[in-house]
Amino acid sequence: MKPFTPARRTLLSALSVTPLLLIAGTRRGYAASNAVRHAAASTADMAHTAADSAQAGPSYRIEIHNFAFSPNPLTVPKGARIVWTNRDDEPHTIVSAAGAFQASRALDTDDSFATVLEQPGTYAYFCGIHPMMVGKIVVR
Ligand SMILES: [Cu+2]
Repeated sequence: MKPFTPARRTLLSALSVTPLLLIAGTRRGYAASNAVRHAAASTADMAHTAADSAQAGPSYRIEIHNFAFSPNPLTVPKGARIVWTNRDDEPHTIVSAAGAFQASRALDTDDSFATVLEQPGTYAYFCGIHPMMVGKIVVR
């Protein structure tokens, strides 16, 4: 058994259908009703909206609240899909410090951005609008 299995189970159990529906609705507003109708398949569907077109593994959420990323740092298995959601009233962006993935557009309130991290390593990122906002993802 891999050492991260218990943590992954905990994180997955923390995922509820509701935020996935919210993400589907906000990311694909023009097709919101369609997204809701296909909610059961939203995880696979949303993989296609990630900057990375690779096969998505489990999804992990990072919330932006009060100008901070949480959880931070976040440890995930390789191939994990990372979904950031902005819960602030201010716009934020997600920028990889090393250019490991394409930067997000400005995220308005409740907007999300996703990317897939395939290679083990440490991924530092920050908000391009507020560079003091920094985060780290460890991919194992
Ligand atoms: Cu910001």
